[in-house]
Amino acid sequence: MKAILLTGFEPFGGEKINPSLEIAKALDGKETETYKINSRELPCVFGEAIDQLRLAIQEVKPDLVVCVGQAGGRPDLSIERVAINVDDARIPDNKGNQPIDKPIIQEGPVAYWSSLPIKAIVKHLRDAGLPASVSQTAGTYVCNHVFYGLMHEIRQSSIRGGFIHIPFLPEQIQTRPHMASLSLDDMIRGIETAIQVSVDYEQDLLLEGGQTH
Ligand code: PCA
Repeated sequence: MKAILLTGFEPFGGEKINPSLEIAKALDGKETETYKINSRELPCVFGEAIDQLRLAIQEVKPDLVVCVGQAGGRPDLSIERVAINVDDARIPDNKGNQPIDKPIIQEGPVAYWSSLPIKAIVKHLRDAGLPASVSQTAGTYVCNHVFYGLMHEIRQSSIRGGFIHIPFLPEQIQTRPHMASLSLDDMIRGIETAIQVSVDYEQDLLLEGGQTH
């Protein structure tokens, strides 16, 4: 039985809801034959978000950590490949911090790879009828910050982890209908699938070029 830490973020950027938090709440406590999920909410605040993630890792002692965040405007479930060592905020966070071109960890490496089976996840999400792709950047805001902090924290452990960005919910695009959205049910199904695949595949799949972009 694998212990899974699943995180979602509080709303930010003027939104009233953050789908990542709704998913985390919906899946908190879920247990199957192979895993059990413990969910936590993270603040959309540089620094504090990593501090709380670190505490959650100490409490839950997970085998696997899946952090989820909203990427409004993206059309699909984006499985992030890489976290980079920079904060460069387009808008202030929920406490008014707006770091520009600052390293997340002073002496840290430029980047960390996700240790989730990103291509296997995309394949299974698509097989389940959900839109998904591998993403080559998690941005430079609080999500990338948490993703980098996570991978730095677990770098010398057997814990695996990664980050998934999700689109807006339908209710978030009522005044901007040109933007993509996905229903909460589909997002929940997607994150459950991603967790199951991560538990099942210790090694990623080698897929033909272009299949997951
Ligand atoms: N998305 C933001 C931070 C919190 C969230 O849900 C991001 O993509 O950085």
